[in-house]
Amino acid sequence: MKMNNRQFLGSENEFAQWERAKYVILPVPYEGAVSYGHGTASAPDALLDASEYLEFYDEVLKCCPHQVGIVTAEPTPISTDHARMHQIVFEKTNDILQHHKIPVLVGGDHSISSGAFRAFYEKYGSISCIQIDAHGDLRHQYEKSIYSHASVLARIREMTPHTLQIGIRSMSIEEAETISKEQMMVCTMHDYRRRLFPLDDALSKLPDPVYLTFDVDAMDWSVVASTGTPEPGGFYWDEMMDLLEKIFTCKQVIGFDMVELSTSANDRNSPFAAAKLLYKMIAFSSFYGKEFSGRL
Ligand SMILES: [Mn+2]
Repeated sequence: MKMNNRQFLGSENEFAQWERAKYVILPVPYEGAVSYGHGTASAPDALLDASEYLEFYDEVLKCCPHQVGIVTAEPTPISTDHARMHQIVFEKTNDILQHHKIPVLVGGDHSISSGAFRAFYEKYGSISCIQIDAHGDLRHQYEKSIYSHASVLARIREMTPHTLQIGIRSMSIEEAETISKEQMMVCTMHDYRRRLFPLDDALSKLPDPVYLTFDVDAMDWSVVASTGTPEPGGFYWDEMMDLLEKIFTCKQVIGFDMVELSTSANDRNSPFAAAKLLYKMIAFSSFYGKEFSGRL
């Protein structure tokens, strides 16, 4: 795989060396299936730019997570054909897994996650999915495409029945019926805030290993405003830190992605918050997930 000429955390990150890296960030600048807001194609570059201003040191974990080795691969090719794009993301994710490194995808719209998940599914056989998102993404198809961002969990559920959705605050009646009929584990934002959902139970029931797909529209607009399909009433920064720490502590997370960041000329905060979120996820993964590296 080719390295990107722009690296996560900037050119001063001396640990961004392919041979020793544990994590490979894979930019997927694809917005072929976005329906409302545009700008997700430029999001990986905006996130990489913003990441240059992050501190290497993590004052909560009291360590320098970048020392584990984080390299950024060159962006995937882009196809306007949705099925072809799914295949491209699958192949590139698979490449990283073949090198025994942990893929971290940066979108791009949410449709990329099913191609990534398929690579993990083919490697591990049985794998669960945690989706942090404002939306259910359970439509069989949307705007005539089965590879739409609004169908991504429907595609993933064709590979595993073990899914947990957190932060949902927008769904169609058909999606609600699917959730009920298939007895899916869904923690709506409403239930999360009021502690009406048994999250600890759900996490312990979910079999390891786990792929985590993170849609930035789960976040409140005070944290991430620029996103493809915004919904009010999301997670605050500290809430999300607690949730991510819980997930990475109690589950074996073997790969993850961050999708649906968008860009806007007036908003520097969203790419920076997304870059910091991604670094925190890598930090939690390497800090709490050490025992898992042997299985990759
Ligand atoms: Mn979403």
